[in-house]
Amino acid sequence: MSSAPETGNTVPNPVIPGFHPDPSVCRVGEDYYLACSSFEYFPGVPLFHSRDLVHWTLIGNALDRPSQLRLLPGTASSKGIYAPTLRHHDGRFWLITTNVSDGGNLLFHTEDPAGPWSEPVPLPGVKGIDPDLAWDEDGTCWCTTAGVEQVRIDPYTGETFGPPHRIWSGTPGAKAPEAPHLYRIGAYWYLLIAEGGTERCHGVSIARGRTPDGPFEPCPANPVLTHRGTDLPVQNTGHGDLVQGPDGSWWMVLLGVRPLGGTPGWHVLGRETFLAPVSWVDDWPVVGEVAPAMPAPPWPLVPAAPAPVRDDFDLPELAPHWISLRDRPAGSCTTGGDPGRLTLRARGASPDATDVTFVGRRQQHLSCRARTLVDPSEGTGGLTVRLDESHHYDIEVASGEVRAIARIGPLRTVVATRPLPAGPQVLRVETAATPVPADARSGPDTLVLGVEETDGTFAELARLDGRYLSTEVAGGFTGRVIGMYAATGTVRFDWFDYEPLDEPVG
Ligand code: 6LW
Repeated sequence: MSSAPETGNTVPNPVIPGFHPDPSVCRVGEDYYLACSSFEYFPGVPLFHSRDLVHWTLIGNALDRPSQLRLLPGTASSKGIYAPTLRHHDGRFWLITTNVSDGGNLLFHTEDPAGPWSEPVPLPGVKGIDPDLAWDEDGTCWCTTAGVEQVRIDPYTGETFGPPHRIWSGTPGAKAPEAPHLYRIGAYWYLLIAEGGTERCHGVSIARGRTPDGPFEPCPANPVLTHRGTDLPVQNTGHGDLVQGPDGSWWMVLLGVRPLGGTPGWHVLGRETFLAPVSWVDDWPVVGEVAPAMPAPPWPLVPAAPAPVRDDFDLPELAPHWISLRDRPAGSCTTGGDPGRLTLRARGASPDATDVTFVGRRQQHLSCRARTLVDPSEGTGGLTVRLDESHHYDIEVASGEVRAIARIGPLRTVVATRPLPAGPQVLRVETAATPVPADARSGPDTLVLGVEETDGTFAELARLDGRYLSTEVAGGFTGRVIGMYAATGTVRFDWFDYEPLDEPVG
């Protein structure tokens, strides 16, 4: 199953594939902006722009300075930056999120969502995760967090007024009422939440009241969205945010996953951003189907320019889709030069280390190919597909040898080695999604790692089961990231290719 190609009357869903969880969206005139959580990666909180809610372009990362995003050494994978809320009010963009590893809830603002964003406004009086912002008619700013709790704040200073108080607990018996978003729509204030946990029981519920601090009456039809207990190809649907389309209709961005293989199904791209239509019945939202091929919305679509396959690293700065682990110390990752190249200077000893010098990009397609031209003459490094420091497959070159390495939990194996001539080498990783599981135990995909000979032929070193690089195995909140690393010394990468391959259409 995968997002189908765009046809005349359907559009692919997820609208932002790959590890882009906890989406929050806001509309400003004809422009839409969307932010996602980013956990241990730096820079953090990717910011997207769209004109049609379907095609999104990455315009930057809101937290691109260490003063905004402090992820100390040892920050565990899937910690760091949790769910953000992105809003526009009073001529400014507001982003509130939680650094669960340092500082708690933080608020940022800007006039230009492409950045730079402000320094963090600390919110010591706001507890918990998943903070939301909403303003009422007299300009009072209401901050609502998982639980569901609420407190009034001054968004410029971070001052809170009174203690947080509980305004709803979600559906009785449902766990983890979180991801609250508060909206004034018509005669009501609506409180949208996720509940059931971000796994297969995930869902979206809603309540409404006459004032921003309640009391709130739950929707009789809650959950208004869930795929729990279904065999729908998109699972874990939840963590929604509502927005009006260009024609005034209502839509929801939300997270979902695309499990592949037999049972229990493994998702490898993390929680992705999907779009779903919303209609209203008796002043309650009714959420339409979250499907891999969604009927095109009834307004002109504005396709984004296709992403180039190759990055030559010939610009002085890395493009915004490149992410590193926890920080990017000066001098550790440099680009430019003639010809352009990415130069990585090692810090951590290998991708088993949480501080390895690494530059990667989210895997956004169920089947894809990544290649890089690496010069290992002054160090050891290569290409890695990672979920975290305990779950990654590497193709590594050093001192005249190339080796395929598999790290699965406590086990680390050099799967194969091969002598190499001196000089730069082209390393390749291909992922092939399992279109139809052969049986209940089929994995989600297969990863093939190898090196390209000087005549361009591909020498396969390893063919590995992708289930071990899935969230169901690794745990946590992220998804696969494919990238380059330096384990020792200095390693240079002339270019990096990422290209989607044909995907099974489900
Ligand atoms: C996020 C919470 C959740 O803060 O998982 O899907 C947490 N729901 O809302 C991390 O993504």
